[in-house]
Formats: sequence, structure tokens, C-alpha cells
Amino acid sequence: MEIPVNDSKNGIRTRQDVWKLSQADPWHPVLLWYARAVTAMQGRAVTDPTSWRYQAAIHEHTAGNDPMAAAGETLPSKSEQNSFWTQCQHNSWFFFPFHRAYLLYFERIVADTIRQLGGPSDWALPYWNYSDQSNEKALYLPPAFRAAALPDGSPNPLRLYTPPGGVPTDIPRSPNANLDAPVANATDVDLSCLLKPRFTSSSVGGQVGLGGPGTWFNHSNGHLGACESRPHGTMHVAVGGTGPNAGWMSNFTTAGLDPIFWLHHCNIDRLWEVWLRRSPANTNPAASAWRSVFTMYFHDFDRKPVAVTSGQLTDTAAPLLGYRYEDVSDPYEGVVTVTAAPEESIPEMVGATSAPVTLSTIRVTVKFDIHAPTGPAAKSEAPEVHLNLENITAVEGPTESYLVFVNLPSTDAPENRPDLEAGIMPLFGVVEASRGDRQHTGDGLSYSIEITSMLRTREWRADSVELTFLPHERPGVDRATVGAKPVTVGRVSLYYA
Ligand SMILES: [Cu+2]
Repeated sequence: MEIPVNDSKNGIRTRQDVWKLSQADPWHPVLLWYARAVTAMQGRAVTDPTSWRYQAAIHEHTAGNDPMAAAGETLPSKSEQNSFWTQCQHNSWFFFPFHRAYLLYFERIVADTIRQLGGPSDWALPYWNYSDQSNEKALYLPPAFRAAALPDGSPNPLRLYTPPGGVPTDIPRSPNANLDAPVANATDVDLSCLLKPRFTSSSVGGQVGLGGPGTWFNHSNGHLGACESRPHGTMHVAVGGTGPNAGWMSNFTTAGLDPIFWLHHCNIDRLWEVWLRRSPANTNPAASAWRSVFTMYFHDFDRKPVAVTSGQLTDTAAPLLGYRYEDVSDPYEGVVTVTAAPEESIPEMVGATSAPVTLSTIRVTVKFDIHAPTGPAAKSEAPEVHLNLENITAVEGPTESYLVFVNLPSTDAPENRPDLEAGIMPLFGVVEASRGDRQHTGDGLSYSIEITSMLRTREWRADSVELTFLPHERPGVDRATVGAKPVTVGRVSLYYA
């Protein structure tokens, strides 16, 4: 089917699947013009809001951690940095709208740069659909991000960067990223987040939604929404890698410097759209605290500051946004999600560990008692069961993601018991969330994983539960070589909701 790239009558541009473009031509004009714009934006001073580094600093900027910084250069004023840098919203119901606006103004800056370079006027950001089961290369970086040179022989900025006074160097990524090889596996790109019946998570945990808990400004720390956890967090770490030489995508402060970051987030933005369309019951928050009270600030391509709220960002075809996705089909077509509890149900804790759990490169097991519910969950015939993994901290990073198994017998190899795998904790952002400073409270990350069907078919109303944590192994990375990084889970608890 022929997809019209630009519906000029309605001013709607189409964000296309990067792998479909690449299969037609590894240097499809959408990618070649992107590469040229990246080079142009990297040539602008960091004080220019349309520069590559300014755009990346919106996500997070840490002085001393910018690999493209030149000694003695001038940065924007402290007050400008406070307003526009280190603003990304995580562990929050603003995760989706913040990143949607972030991509929108980035896309407008790239498109304007392409126009100035003499390129087409209808450029739109492509997306990387790593979960596409019809594409055997879906888990590989698209070829334009692995080629050393552009078709004219000049260095390819989608793979290389030039440090101040240096020569073109590979952008630090995981071992497989620049090879003709997968960077992730099926676990990393699992889309079961789309089966969540709610957008908003409980703010105390014990119930996870697609989008995250209701918060005010929240740069890091707290409970991750289902999509932010996976595939968002897992793919950050899969592309960036782990260990002492981990790459840009694994840290908040460098992620936006890697040109693949924007195609990854474009796919995350697309998944929000897929979720909304897959059921009329899937809706965005109606609360004004989400829609209109919280304002986010960016710069447009003309360098003028702009302000937006989430409520202005819900319709991608609205004039402010003006885009649609090539494909928003539902990978779970026909699968109906049932909400056992109403949106306002109060989760009740029925058991927890009494001491922090330290994770390691080998399997770590923890067991705790469960008591019968006495509060709201006691009235429910079939409450949902949620595992809460709270206050996860690490001082050094980036660290590997951990898989969580429920009641895995000590004699069983985890790879033989996928039926007991409850979920994954991608630790993207854990070091940032463990720091106590202006933008971070220091109390770490928290995950909530629903295990209703696992527990109900096995030890429903059991009096204890045992969890096993194991580092997640990725293509090209041996678990044993990742190296032990001290990761602590403050508390593990079980909730009925
Ligand atoms: Cu991200």
C-alpha cells in the first residue's frame, strides 16, 4: 500500500517506520537528510536552542558529563538552564506528554534545518519498531545508524561523533549495536504494557498503568509506568549497554546525544497512540492536574520559547502537532483486557520484606509472608495481585536489567521456566534516581508488576511468596562479564487491589 508522506491538504505529515524505509534504501532520503541535519545542528553553539547539544541537555545536562563539551566554552545562563535543561519527566503520568512535546519541537528544528540545507519541506521523524514480528531485523539498529560513512564518503553522524579537537569516533553503544546483529531480545521488546487497562498508576504502587503515577514535576525517582519500564527502559539499556564502558543511551545526561534516541522515543510515542486506539475504554487522564495545570517549556525552530500542557498534546492530528503514524495497528488485536478493580480501588499491602535486598550477577532469592487482606481487598472475590519493588538504588552504573521470577524452584534453571517470569526491572535512570540533589530526591526507582494470573493459578491465597532476581542477558553480552554493581531493592511487597 502506498502511504502518502504528506497530506498537504490537511498539513499532516507521516512518521514512517525506519526499517521499511531502510529495506527500500539504507540511505532513504528521510535518513540522509536526518544525518545532514544532525551534522548542521552539531555545528551550532551549545547556547543556541536549536543546537544538537542544547536539545540533548533538555533531557538532562550534567556539567563534566558532556562528551561533546569544549574546555572554556560558554553555556546558557544558570536561569536559562534551570528553565529549559534537565526537564524530562520520568516515573510520572507526564512521561508521555513531555516526550511528545520534546520530540515535536526537535522534529520542527530538524525539519527547518533540512529546509535551510535545501532539502524537502515535509520531513518527519521516523520511528524504530523493534517489536515488529514481521521484520527479522527489527532488533538490529537500522543500517544508516551503523554505516561508517555517508554515500558521499563523509563521516556518518548517525554512528560517529567528533569530540572537540578530536577525530570522528564511534558513539559509545552496546557491543552488538554497530554490527549486523541484534541488540536486544524478545523480552526487551515485549509489548504487554499495551494490555494495561488504565493510563494512571497508583502513586503508592501496587497497581501499574500504561502511563505512570500522578505527580508534579518529576525528573526521576518513583514508580515507572508500564511502557516507560518496557520497552522504553529496556531498549535504552539494550542500545547503550551496561558496565563501565556503557554508552550514551544508558544515561539520562547523554541519551539525547545519540541520534537513535529520537527514533526510539518516536516509537514510544506511537505506542501511546496504539494503546488509545486499541480500545474505547483506554483513555487519557481527565484530571486538570494532568491536562492543564502543569506547563512544559521548549524552543521552536525560530528559537522562540514555547509553553505547552498535556491537554494540548492528546490529538496528533491537531494543528499544533500535525502528524500521524504509518502504522498504529494493535499487536494484541482481539485480546480484551478486563479491569477487575475500578480506577479508584485502593491497593492493600498483604506482605513485605523486612530488610533491603542486594542484587548480584548470580541469582538472589528472597521470601516473605503474606497475610489475609483485612481492608478493601478483603471484599473482592478475585483481587489483582501486584508485586511492588520499591526504592531501588545504585551508586554506580549503568547497571543491567534484572528479571524477576515468582516461586522459582532452586533446582530449576530460569531459562526453562518462562512461565514463572513475572517481569523485568530495566534500571535505566537508577543512578540518577539515587542521587540526592536539586532534580533528584535520591530515593530510587520503584516498579510494580502485576502477577495476578501467575499467583491465581498456583499459590492463590498462599501464606508466603518467594522471588528470584537474575541479571538479564542480552545478545552479545555475557551475564558473567557484566560485573557486579551494587544494586539494592529497599523493600519488596505484595499488594491486592
Ligand atoms: Cu527515554
